[in-house]
Amino acid sequence: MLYSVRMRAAENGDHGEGGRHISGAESIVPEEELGRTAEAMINRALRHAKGQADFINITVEAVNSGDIAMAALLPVTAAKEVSVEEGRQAAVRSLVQAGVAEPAAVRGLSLLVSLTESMRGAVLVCSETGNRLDSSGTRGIRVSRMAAADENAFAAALLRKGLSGSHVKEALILASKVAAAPGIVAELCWSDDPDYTAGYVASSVAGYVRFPRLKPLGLPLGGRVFFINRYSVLAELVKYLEKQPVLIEIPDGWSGEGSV
Ligand code: WAQ
Ligand code: MG
Repeated sequence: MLYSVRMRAAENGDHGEGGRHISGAESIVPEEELGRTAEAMINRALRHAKGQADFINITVEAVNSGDIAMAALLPVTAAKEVSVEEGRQAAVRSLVQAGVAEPAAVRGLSLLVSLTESMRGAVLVCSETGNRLDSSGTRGIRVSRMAAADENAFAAALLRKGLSGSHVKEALILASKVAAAPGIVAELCWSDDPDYTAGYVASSVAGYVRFPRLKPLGLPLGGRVFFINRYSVLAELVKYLEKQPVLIEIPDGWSGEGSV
């Protein structure tokens, strides 16, 4: 039996009661790894660069193996733009290459730039207009129930390409689930961790493109924008993102370029 394990942590109380989001994590593990997984998530919430969590919620839920879908790990490339300004311009170009209309890409980017508080989840916008489509307010849509199909093989494959660290690992798993979603055109993301400036644009067309700096060092503001096509059924998409258990497999010949 496999279990979905989810953690969310906040400072100054629960998220729903005004607490500030500190950290979240997702995994799908067998029973014998539940204790270790929960412990690692608690430690991470307690020692986070964004602050000291005083509220930590861990949810453990059995997953029926028949309900699990598989998706492929996205190929990784590294962009060369090193400044925040150039990086953001190049990120817009990547979004356009993935099929997002340029004005929508620019609006999506400015949504993230203008955040005054980090959200816990992602914003869904129309890939043609850039209009926001979800009604999750300042919470955002949280992608859940995803993990590497084989955690050790995944870590080893990344390491062979010079990729390591929890940020890139978790982002790749999330982005691979999202890119496989019905109706997703592309995703734009950068971290809300003050000491982590890298971000990415991901899509099934162009893979996962890493940018070394999409925000200034020290800024505790980040987020995610999912660009969705106008034919997608919002309720189905949100259900897939939040509820569908997905394990990410490494395709034969997977290509990764680590250095940013
Ligand atoms: N579902 C939807 N949105 C999420 C989720 C989720 N499960 N987790 C985080 N977010 C949103 C939320 O708004 C956060 O404030 C924001 O994303 C950033 O989350 O290649 O670490 O976990 O080196 O800080 C990208 C670059 C790292 C990795 C992203 O995001 C690389 C990162 P963080
Ligand atoms: Mg973070």
